Order: sequence, then structure tokens, then C-alpha cells
Amino acid sequence: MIIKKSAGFPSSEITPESAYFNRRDFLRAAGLLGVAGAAASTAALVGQQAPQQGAQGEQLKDELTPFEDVTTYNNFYEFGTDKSDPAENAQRFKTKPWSVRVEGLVSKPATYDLEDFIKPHKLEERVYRHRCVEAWSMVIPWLGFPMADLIKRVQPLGSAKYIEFQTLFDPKQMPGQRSPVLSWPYAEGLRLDEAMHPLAIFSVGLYGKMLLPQNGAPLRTVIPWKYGFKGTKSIAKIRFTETQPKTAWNEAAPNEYGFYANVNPEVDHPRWSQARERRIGEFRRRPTLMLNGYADQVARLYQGMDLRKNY
Ligand SMILES: Nc1nc2c(c(=O)[nH]1)N[C@H]1C(S)=C(S)[C@@H](COP(=O)(O)O)O[C@H]1N2
Ligand SMILES: [Mo]
Repeated sequence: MIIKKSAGFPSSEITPESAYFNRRDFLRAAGLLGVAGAAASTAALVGQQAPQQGAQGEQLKDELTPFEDVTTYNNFYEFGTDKSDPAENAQRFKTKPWSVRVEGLVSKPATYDLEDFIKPHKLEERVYRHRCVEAWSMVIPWLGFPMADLIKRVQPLGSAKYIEFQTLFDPKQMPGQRSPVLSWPYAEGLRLDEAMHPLAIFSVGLYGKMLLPQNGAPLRTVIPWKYGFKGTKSIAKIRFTETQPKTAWNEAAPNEYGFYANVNPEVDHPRWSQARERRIGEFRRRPTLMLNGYADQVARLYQGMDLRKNY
């Protein structure tokens, strides 16, 4: 497996947390994913260009959110509803062995061991803005691979129009699943063409290390132009369907959380404004960007759609 720097994200817009490039345990994830030595891949990443100062405006000020915040301020209701709960309650979550079932309208349905699921794919680092529907945000260096690569590999049938992701259902390990906070297992979905967009990834790590349980180990989705809840953590099942799949938050509160969940400063949540956001670690709130700042790349997916109705 090769870990390469990706050209798919605007690294020049984002200032790395300085400590990141000196971490000794950098890319330990590679070892855990079956690469003998992470040295070569580490070199590839260390060779990454330092951010340039330039005239790109606001976003030049984007800095990586510290690892500490990314791993202690979480939403993962299976482990509790407070931001600090997942880091506390998920520490012994068992992610080995792990299997991922791929089923539904697909030519090659299969149950993969996690390693086999990941192995054929090139891991890349992607620095993405991460915007929660609760109006806070982070900037996270994910490690992962394009969803499109996996989709091509398993070959959906012509009739497949959507892809659904489900979190593991295991109330013994996930205390939140013992009460009906959401309908379990947590499920989310995308239109197939959204899932095929090169920005949409399966992530297995962040900050060069494998995912910690609170961030959705060992496998989660990241769709950076959508509110964070579209990113399903600890995925055990992937299903291809013809009809739009039910999603956990839409089921819980259909007037507040739609299927699309595109980040849109012009469509307020019924209970609060989405025009601004608090970047974790910053004091003053900053304006929220259309499609979380990825409009140039993804707006074509929604041509002709009313993004107020399809929120
Ligand atoms: N299984 C599951 N996935 C989930 C959630 C959850 O409660 N359960 N919360 C979602 C929400 S609301 C957000 S903002 C992101 C948070 O991801 P992070 O904790 O890695 O920042 O995970 C999403 N994925
Ligand atoms: Mo969220």
C-alpha cells in the first residue's frame, strides 16, 4: 500500500499545526495497515510544501485543529451525547477483527476483513474543513481513499442509485444503543454520483495515525461539503439501493435534518442560524462558506435542484 500526498485538497490554503510535521509517531497507521515500514511514506508526507502566504483571503488563516481537540470533542451518540463522552467511553471499543459487509444492488457482494477492504487502495492525506450542523467546525488531516475507488471495485448494478452506510450494531459495546436516542444502527446515505465525487473518502486515520474509536475507528466516511452527521462512523455495512435510504437524523427530526445536509449558510436550522460557525480553538465566529468552501468542486452535483427544499 502506498501513501501519497493528494493533489485533491487545497493544502496551500491551510496552515499545518506546526507540531504535526515533527511527530515521531507520524503515520504509525501505515504499519498497522500492513506496510512493513512507514519510513518511505513518512518521507513523502514530510516533503509536503510548507503553506504559502498569498492573496487567497480568509482561508489562508485556516489552521489544523489540534489533535487534542479532534480526539476529545466528538459526536458519537453510541458512546454518549456529551462531546467528551466518546473519548471516555469508547477507549476499549474492539475494532479488531472487523468486517465490512457490502450488499444490495452490486455485482460483487462480499464480507471483507477490514484489511482486505482497504488493501487495494492508496491511502492519501486530505486536509478538510469539517462543519457540524451544530455550527462548530474543525480542520482535520484525514488519511483515507476515495469512495469512488471502492465503488468501482465492487461494481454496483445499473439499477443502484444510492449508497447506504451503517455503523456497527453492538449494544454490549455501545451503551448508547441501549436507549432509543436515535434509531440504531446509525445509518447515512448518499446519491451514487455524490459518493463517486473525488472529495468523498473512506477514512482510516487522521494526523497520520489510525483512527481512534471516538473518531469512528476503524473505518468511517468523510464528505467535506456536507454537515458532519453525514459521515458515518465505525462502518459495518455498505448497501447499494435503488431508492433513497433512510438516515438516522432525518428519521429523528425530518424538519431539521434532510437527506442532503449540504453545508449552506443560507438555509438556517429551524432552531439556529447556519450563517456562521465557531472554529474550535477560535474565539470569534467566522462566516460559513457555501458547500463548506467546496462549491467550485461540487456545485455541479446540485444543478437544477432547489437547495432550500433539498436541505
Ligand atoms: N455512528 C455515528 N456516526 C456519527 C455520529 C454518531 O453519533 N454516530 N455523529 C455524527 C456527527 S453529528 C458528527 S459532527 C461527526 C463527528 O465526527 P468527529 O467526532 O470525528 O469530529 O460524526 C458523525 N458520525
Ligand atoms: Mo454534527
